[in-house]
Amino acid sequence: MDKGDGLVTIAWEEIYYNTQKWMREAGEQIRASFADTLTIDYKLDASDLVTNMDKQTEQFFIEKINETYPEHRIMGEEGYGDVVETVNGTIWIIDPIDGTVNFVHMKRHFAISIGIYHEGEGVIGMIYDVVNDELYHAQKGKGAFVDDQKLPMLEEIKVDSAVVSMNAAWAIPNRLIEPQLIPPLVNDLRGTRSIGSAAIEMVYVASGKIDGYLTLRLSPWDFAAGKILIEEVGGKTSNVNGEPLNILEKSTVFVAKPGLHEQIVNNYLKKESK
Ligand code: 2AM
Ligand code: CA
Repeated sequence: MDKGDGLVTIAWEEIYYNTQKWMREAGEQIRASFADTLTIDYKLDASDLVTNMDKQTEQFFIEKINETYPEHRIMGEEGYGDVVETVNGTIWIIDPIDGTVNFVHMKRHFAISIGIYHEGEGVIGMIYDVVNDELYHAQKGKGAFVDDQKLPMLEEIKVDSAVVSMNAAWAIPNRLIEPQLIPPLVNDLRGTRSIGSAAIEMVYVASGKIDGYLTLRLSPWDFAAGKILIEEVGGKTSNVNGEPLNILEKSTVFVAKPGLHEQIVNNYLKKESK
């Protein structure tokens, strides 16, 4: 919006409103698609699925954004957006269906995830749990909400009373973390869970349903929105070495309540911790 003095201000409130509206519309289309037959393709292998609804939903957002905010850039998992290699300007980072395996197998526990970044800073984070019709939304500095309910700030917690979400694949020998690091953590936690959608796991951290989430391979669209939501309620986000997440790169990701995050990174996850 040009105020006439040559300075351009960005209408964040309008963007926030539109994003919520478009997410609910897209969610409605996904729920309606349950009655139809899905077209399922493999990307890299049989665990890497993409459906017609992933593609259709990403295209829906790209059309809306290009029409309304033609100067913004879009990074989408299915590749219909722009090639984004710098953080300049306003960038929408979109996962049209996060948790596609859950979508295909269970028709639940998947989400639409949208993070909006400006000059590299997270401004708006939204994650829509489509089947439960719960929209988690946050604007930096203005608090995080689920629908119209404000999420409280997260409180510190110790490892032995914490429930942390992680995939069993990370507790067996793998290429991404020293294999001896994870079993002592699993042993010391109150419990582990695995939901299968990074976006849902991140809003469960933001809303205090679980205390942390550890994963060793996420793409920017898997964590862009969740990072903003979690930080807005005082949670901590980083890679497994405690370093800041880079919004342009694949990464290990560890998010958790304050205090718990530092304890787990320093005592369990950092290479030099053992
Ligand atoms: P997706 O469903 O959008 O692919 C658990 O599988 C979580 O990790 C999901 O959020 C999934 O996102 C993501 N994920 C699965 N395989 C991945 C990969 N190879 N790289 C990055 N993220 C992946
Ligand atoms: Ca996806």
